[in-house]
Amino acid sequence: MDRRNCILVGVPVDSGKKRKGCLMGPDAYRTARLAETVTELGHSAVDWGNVAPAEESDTACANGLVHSLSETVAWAKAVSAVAQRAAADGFPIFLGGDHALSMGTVHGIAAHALEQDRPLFILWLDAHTDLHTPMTTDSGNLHGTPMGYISGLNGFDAFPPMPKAVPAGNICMIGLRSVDAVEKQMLKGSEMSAIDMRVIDEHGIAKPLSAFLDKVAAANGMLHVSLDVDFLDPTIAPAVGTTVPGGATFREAHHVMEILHESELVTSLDLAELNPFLDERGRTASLMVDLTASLLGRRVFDRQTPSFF
Ligand code: HAR
Ligand code: MN
Ligand code: MN
Ligand code: MN
Repeated sequence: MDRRNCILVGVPVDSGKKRKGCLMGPDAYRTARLAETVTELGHSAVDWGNVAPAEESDTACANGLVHSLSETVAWAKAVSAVAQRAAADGFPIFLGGDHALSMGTVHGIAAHALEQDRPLFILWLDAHTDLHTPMTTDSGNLHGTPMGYISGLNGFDAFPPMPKAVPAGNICMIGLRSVDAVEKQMLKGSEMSAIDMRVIDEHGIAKPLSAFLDKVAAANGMLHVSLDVDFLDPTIAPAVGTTVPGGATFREAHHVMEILHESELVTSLDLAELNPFLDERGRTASLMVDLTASLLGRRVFDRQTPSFF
């Protein structure tokens, strides 16, 4: 098994929506023994502590519903710089923080990928597509926009331009079950792979994931995984502000992580949207740590996909 130099980066972004609490996420993961778990699996782990936002500058947005824009831009700038350094040093694990954090992490990772002259792929595990722009959002919550930003949509003038937009064909979203009308419109004719729960019901979660991983491998790509807590069913992961019923089960989620481990393709990871204020005795934080462990090689037997015999 490949030994990773894991770099834990706390990203307590809480500006992407109105309900507060994601700022406590990084410390909840530390309390749930993320570093120790990673180390017990034979990897190294260093904790770089929490990122602090850059200085805010004036921003304006024609859509008056958008809130906390300057703050979110300030986070994106600071997080990007750290993400780029962490990607050059090892395997970054970003401890969120709401999903607006991905504007920073993917920006930095994209800069690193460009430097390495390797294509960047994104696996987005989420109930939502987060494909809005500041112009299309009707909630004004910027955690609903990171996918719009990283895929290069217009309307993000307040943010630093992406070093290179991630091509639609390099993006796969799995777990979808809450997609706004405008987002559906944007997906029409797009090459983004959008795997909703119906596809998973019909075909299982492994097949669409493996098809995407084949593309990543064929292109010698870097793969950034962004795991939103609400990918998971709320009965097993209650600590998120935007629960949507019918999410990934415990086994489906672990299966995804086990396949990702075996692929050896993942180069960075976001843990997004955990709101510890809504948790029950730390169970969601602990589940997210366990999923990270599966991604990093925890399994029952030391072997690849088992046969029946
Ligand atoms: N589409 C809705 C909106 O724009 C909900 C977005 C919710 N996003 C997250 N992260 N919780 O996935 O407000
Ligand atoms: Mn999300
Ligand atoms: Mn979500
Ligand atoms: Mn909406």
